[in-house]
Amino acid sequence: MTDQIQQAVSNHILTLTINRPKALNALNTAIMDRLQILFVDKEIDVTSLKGVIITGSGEKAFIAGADIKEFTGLDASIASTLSRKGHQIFRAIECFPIPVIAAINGFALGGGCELAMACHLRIASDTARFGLPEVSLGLIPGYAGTQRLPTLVGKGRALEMILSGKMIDARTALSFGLVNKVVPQDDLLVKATEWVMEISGNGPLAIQQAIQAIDAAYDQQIDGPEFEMEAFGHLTNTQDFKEGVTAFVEKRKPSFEGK
Ligand code: DAK
Repeated sequence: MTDQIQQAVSNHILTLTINRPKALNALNTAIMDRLQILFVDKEIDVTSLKGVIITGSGEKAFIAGADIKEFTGLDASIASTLSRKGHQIFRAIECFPIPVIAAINGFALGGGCELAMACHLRIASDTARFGLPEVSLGLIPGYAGTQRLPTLVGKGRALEMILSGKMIDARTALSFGLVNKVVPQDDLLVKATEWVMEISGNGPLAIQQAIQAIDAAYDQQIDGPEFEMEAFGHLTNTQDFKEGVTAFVEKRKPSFEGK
């Protein structure tokens, strides 16, 4: 069987392509298991990477949801266990120490939209469409869609999208704040790559701490301002900070080593 998640590294960027185009890249058990190994079990070695791009195979879909054909025979106990597993995987993506960008090349529905929302940043092709249609199946989002969507688009729009189950186009998603950028389909991966490269010109330890500090603002278990103050202090002890300041004074580009 061909890999249902293709992995390729170029320019120190790992691209993960969900590869089930005939099923519009729907998330089946094998794909979820693989994502778990990559992100939860930390198979991805971040030391040599600048970022991760997640995209879908083909031109039609990013991910058209969880694999509906695997739903038959689900009972409450199995469903809760699977939901917990999905939460854990998507949370690991959200907390990943290097930028993870969703390059959304088509339908991002249900679990696909939820995966995109777990990524740090979202760039969409102008053909992309977004929706959380779970209610049309008699369900609610099960991979934290009810939790992440309001943080991105606000409670009112989250209710509108989830209660209607309707799709929105890329421009609307941009105006809602669901995606950061919209680009022509043909440019999607080039633009996503350029974005990672641009970010990676900054201090890697600062990037890592910024991801965590922003996340702390939404985590009720963490004192966000306290986290920021500690992280800020910690970063002033790094070689990267000294290099950043020295490079500014010397009017040159900094060369960060992540130390
Ligand atoms: N699962 C399985 N197969 C799918 C699929 C999906 N989500 N989406 C599409 N496909 C398959 C179709 O069945 C079809 O396969 P064949 O019939 O050719 O074998 C093939 O992909 C092409 O799809 P269409 O022929 O339908 O293509 P169209 O252009 O006509 O329509 C579409 C495109 C995206 C509008 C349509 O395919 C569609 O409505 N797809 C379903 C979208 C959807 O409702 N997705 C599920 C959202 S709910 C859970 C946790 C999370 C979730 C559930 C449980 N637990 C923890 C238990 C999440 C749920 C969701 O994601």
